[in-house]
Amino acid sequence: MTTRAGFVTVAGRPNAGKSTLLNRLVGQHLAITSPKPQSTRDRVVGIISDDDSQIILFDTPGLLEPRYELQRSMHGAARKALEEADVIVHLIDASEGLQPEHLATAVNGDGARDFRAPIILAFNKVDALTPERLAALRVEFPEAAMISAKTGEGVKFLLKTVRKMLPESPFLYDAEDVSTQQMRFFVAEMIRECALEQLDDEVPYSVACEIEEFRETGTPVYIRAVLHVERVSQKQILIGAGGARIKAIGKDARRKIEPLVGGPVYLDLWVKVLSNWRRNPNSLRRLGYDLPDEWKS
Ligand SMILES: Nc1nc2c(ncn2[C@@H]2O[C@H](COP(=O)(O)OP(=O)(O)OP(=O)(O)O)[C@@H](O)[C@H]2O)c(=O)[nH]1
Ligand SMILES: [Mg+2]
Repeated sequence: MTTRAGFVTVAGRPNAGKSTLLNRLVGQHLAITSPKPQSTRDRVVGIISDDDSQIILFDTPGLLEPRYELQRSMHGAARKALEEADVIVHLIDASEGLQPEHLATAVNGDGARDFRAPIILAFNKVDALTPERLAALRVEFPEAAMISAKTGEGVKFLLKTVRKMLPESPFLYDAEDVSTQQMRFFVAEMIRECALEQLDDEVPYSVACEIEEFRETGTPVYIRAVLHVERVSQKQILIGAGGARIKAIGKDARRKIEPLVGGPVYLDLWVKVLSNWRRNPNSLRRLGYDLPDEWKS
């Protein structure tokens, strides 16, 4: 039997619904989703296998003009995933009503080189459109997929289109694998997601999660994690009056981590200040964010 397998990168502006789409396709809550933009900071990998095809799906950080080191790292991660792709899904928030800009320009700026992979245009959030607006969009972009990552509408069709475009290849991973990334990564992301949900303004953007210890041998599984913030004032906000906020975040996070780990978890959660980590290459590296080559000194 001929099988197909390859790398599929979902890219687009912040908040387009890329992570929601990955979760929908994998059928599991793997990637952070949030109404707050720039929630994804690194490539997130999901694997979707059926009898004769395997998609290694890359969810990427939203594309924007980077202004500081963390955003450069995010931008670099998106660009790398686009360069490695066999198929690219350019996801657009249909309710924004924007003309889709050229993806290569969004990534590389003016005079940008193109990507080798074919690009599928997909408008997301069609559940939030009026029927008239959707009909107009279909006329304007007859080739584009119209989907809702939230309700699942159109997603199967998109998946079918993508599968047909994959190169002939044996499976690259076990058919049972859901991701190539380690449990530690997803645990840190779930904790960060809970922090994102419970914080406002600039604070969520200053939060990074580091897993210091992950001991799976006993029951419950022991996880010691640190939420890093950039300033003392943010640490106070994150801890909350009498520790109320950090307790609430820990409780929520444990609820999200236990299904991932497959059993009870003891989450030992700390808050520390790592001054201006978003602008410091060494801090970024320590937190697992890679800077693109041209920014490395
Ligand atoms: N109504 C509607 N909302 C959606 C849909 N897909 C995603 N959303 C919402 O849009 C917001 C952003 O979704 P994400 O999946 O986090 O978007 P993203 O593209 O990964 O965003 P970044 O990682 O920040 O670039 C969340 O509040 C989602 O619930 C959809 O199909 N319909
Ligand atoms: Mg995302």
